[in-house]
Amino acid sequence: MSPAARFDRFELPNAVRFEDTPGGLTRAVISTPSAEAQVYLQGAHVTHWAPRGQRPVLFVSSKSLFEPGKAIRGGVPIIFPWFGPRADGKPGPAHGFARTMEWELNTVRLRPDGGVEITLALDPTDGTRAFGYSAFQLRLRLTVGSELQMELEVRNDGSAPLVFEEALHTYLAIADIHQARVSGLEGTVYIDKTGGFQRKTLNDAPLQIGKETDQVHLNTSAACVVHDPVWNRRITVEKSGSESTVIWNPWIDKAKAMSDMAPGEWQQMICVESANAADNAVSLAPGGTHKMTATIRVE
Ligand code: TA6
Repeated sequence: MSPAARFDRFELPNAVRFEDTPGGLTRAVISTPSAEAQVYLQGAHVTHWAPRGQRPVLFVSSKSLFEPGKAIRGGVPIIFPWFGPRADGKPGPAHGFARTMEWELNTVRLRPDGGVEITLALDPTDGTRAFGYSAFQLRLRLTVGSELQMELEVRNDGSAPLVFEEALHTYLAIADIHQARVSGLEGTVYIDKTGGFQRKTLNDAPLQIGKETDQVHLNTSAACVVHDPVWNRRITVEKSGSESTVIWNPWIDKAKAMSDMAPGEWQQMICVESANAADNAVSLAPGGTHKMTATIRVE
């Protein structure tokens, strides 16, 4: 039996099928009257979403790896339970373990409005226990339709508070970084990771990217809008349960050093990440659940 055949019972005729990809991963291919999408079981990773008549909204590098245990460069990596390198020199992969682990498929459902809802879960494994995470459950509920809705739920099954960072590390596809603008973060305080982690305050103008940008905007739950004048569209990322927004573009030199990014591709992406990171790390009481959502729309 092929790996994808394990999911036959979840298939929905003309709407959801499962397939194996050449690198050895399995993905759901989703088609609804209003959009199409792809989701990998590894990392519960959405790599494609396009409303009908639109170009893809998510950027994925043409050099991305699609291999077991390797992070995918693009789409929406799920970052948990730490953001960036693990703190205090403790061992563990960058951005946590959730994005490179195989998630369980829980449910696939056709909604009355024609959209498709998929729920995936990640429970503790020997791998997560090795990093000290043995009593949590992660659940991602995705709704694919004219909007892409993502809800990441964390449950603390332990007897002590669970402290974690998280992000829906969304790579948005744009025509040209030099011409794009991001509004919604005006006046917020951010940690500038390209400038020695200094704290700065964004001015009142929409953000224009003209150099390597890697900043964690704190204490903001505002929606962000990416203005793309070349493709004549606006991408809105609306969120809840998220107090940080991360903006990232590697620019020329960092991109060159990345083996999973093709030359020039850095100009066609911007990450607008709904997150809880740094000061906004979550401390979840025993038995508690925390939900973070992000909804993407194109106009
Ligand atoms: O969200 C921005 C960031 O944390 C950057 O610092 C940058 O390194 C990026 O994520 C990608 O990280 P990755 O581990 O996927 O190479």
